[in-house]
Amino acid sequence: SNYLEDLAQSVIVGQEDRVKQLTQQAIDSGADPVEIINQGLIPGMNVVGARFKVGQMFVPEVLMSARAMNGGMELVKPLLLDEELPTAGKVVLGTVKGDLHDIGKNLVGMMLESAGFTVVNLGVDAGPDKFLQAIKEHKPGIIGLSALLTTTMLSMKDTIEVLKEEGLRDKVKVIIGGAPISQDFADEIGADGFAPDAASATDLCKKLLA
Ligand code: B1M
Repeated sequence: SNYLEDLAQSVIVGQEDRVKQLTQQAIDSGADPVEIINQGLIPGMNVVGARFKVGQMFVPEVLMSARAMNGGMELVKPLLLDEELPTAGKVVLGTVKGDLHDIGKNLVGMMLESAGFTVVNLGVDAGPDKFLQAIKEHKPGIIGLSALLTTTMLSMKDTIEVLKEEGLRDKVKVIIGGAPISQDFADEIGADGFAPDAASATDLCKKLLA
């Protein structure tokens, strides 16, 4: 129906207040919470991801859209049964050891959540041990490593080596990203994938867990 299009459109333009208002109205009039998410909020965010990828939207706008989407999600979530919560899979995300840049990594996290993934965010300066511990605790399908410095990229290799030593390498997919990262580097260190931007990271995770 029409409210779903309004909802998607409000996510696209990043109007958090409007998204909350439309979501609340939909809830009050008895709309299905799953429908609100799957046919309103997520389609809106999908458009944002696609536009960001081709350079038609920029980081600040994407952050506003993600915030708007989350505003709607917060209203709908309490109404969902656990099994209804969209779970595309679980991703443990962190910026690698020695690296404090987290804007891009957080954007990747928000996009993943918007696409229905459960995200465990380890924050910045996350060394191999931290990833190892998180894999044991959360059993994610994927770990995502972000690095913005040429000097910290090598920590990605270290993390993969530690996974091998612990016999966990075949239990989890490893994806990497960040400004200095390339597909060549991913191949070189034996990562399962590389994504140049947040929308591509979501596509990559969907592909790896399909
Ligand atoms: Co820093 N910094 N910084 N910095 N900083 C860069 C990265 C730099 C390129 C600037 C420059 O010199 N031109 C340079 C790195 C040079 C190099 O190694 N090649 C640099 C440097 C040198 C440094 C310091 C060493 C400076 C100093 O102190 N002398 C220092 C290091 C601190 C540390 O980490 N130990 C430092 C510090 C900082 C601040 C703290 C001031 C701040 C970070 C704040 C924060 O993140 N909370 C900062 C910032 C903001 C930048 C720039 C300006 C912007 C980075 C950013 O957020 N971009 C950056 C220059 C630039 O890039 N123009 C720079 C926006 C973000 C959305 O993009 O992170 O690329 P990005 O993420 C993208 C993709 O890369 C991808 O998706 C995102 C969205 O599309 N992506 C992934 C990212 N992670 C991914 C993971 C994936 C998949 C995709 O899968 C898991």
